[in-house]
Amino acid sequence: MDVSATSPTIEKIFPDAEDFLPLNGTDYIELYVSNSKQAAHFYKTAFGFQSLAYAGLSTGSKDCESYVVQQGKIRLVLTSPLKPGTLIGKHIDDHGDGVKSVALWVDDAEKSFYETVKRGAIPYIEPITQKDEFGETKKSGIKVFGDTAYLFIERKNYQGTFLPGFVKWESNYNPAPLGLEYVDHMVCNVGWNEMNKWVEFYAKVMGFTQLVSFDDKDISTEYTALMSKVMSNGNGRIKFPVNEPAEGKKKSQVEEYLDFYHGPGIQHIAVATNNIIETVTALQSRGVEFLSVPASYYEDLLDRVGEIDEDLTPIKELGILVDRDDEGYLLQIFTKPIEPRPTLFFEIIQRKGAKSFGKGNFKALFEAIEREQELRGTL
Ligand code: TYF
Ligand code: FE
Repeated sequence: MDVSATSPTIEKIFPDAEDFLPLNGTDYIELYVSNSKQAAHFYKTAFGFQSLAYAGLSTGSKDCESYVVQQGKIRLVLTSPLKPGTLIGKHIDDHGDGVKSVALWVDDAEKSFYETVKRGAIPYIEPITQKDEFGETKKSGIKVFGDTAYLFIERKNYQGTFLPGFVKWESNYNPAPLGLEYVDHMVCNVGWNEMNKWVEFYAKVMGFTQLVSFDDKDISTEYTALMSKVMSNGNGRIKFPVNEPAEGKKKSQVEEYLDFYHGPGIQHIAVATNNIIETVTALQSRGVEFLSVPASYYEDLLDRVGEIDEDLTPIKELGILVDRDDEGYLLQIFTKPIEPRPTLFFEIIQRKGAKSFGKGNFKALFEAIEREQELRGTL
């Protein structure tokens, strides 16, 4: 397969080809964190996630504790170790709080495992069936970049709150949700000269195709550069841009991430809203910090992107970025890193027809990131 081709769907390249890894969407994202109880409180308070499920000492889990929070279709599993010497503890020591697994919702966890392993994936979890009084689920997983894993979750007609092993988490602290609906894309940062290896992995092992590619000419400022290719599954529900650092005058954000994360990993989780002004206003009032762009970004904005439905005043006040492609436009904004290390951050995105990733904002965005790097003395 020519992985360098810009091809929207597998069907268009191979009209008769079977998608050997059909994916229904993102099932959940599991983060290994040093204090799951406090992290859950943070995601509820700051981001508007709702309490969903719990597993820990009281449910018979002796090694680790997990809180599951949900907003729209987005589920985060926040897991901490309950004793020293665990792989979870090692992950936190190596990487800080970060994404361990991206769980993909499939109809057949066994087939997903064997089809990908057959094509070269390294096994992480052999297919396993889990049961409780609410039904049965199946899970499997493969290793990907760094210490990250992709899981395949098959739910059949499971009627429980989350997964077997978890109980419903009833909390009397329930801050309102803030309009976050689904995971739009998840970006991984890989090492120097590793982008094409991972692009090939997505193509060969997972049957993904390449949507777009940016090189250091697109994504560079006076100081830093990076290269990026966006990989998508057949139905477009799963999109994984892959970044690698490129040589610039100073240390690029991807390089900084690799240093602090101690290797490749998930750089940002982009979550979609259908009212970015309301969502970001609320997130800011709940204490979420965003990158800001200079006022000059807005001076010629409408010349660059044309008319938009939104009122420009709140867009400007909130620091929301706008970009247009052939199919429409998009609005996006990026949080500052959400942990001590400058590693994982969130993107809030609203798509109004556009299927792209905000190429027109790269320069302003990367300059904003550099100002932050400058402030922390890591540029
Ligand atoms: O996902 C994207 O491609 C956009 C832009 O380090 C972007 O959100 C690309 C690279 C990066 C930060 C944001
Ligand atoms: Fe993004």
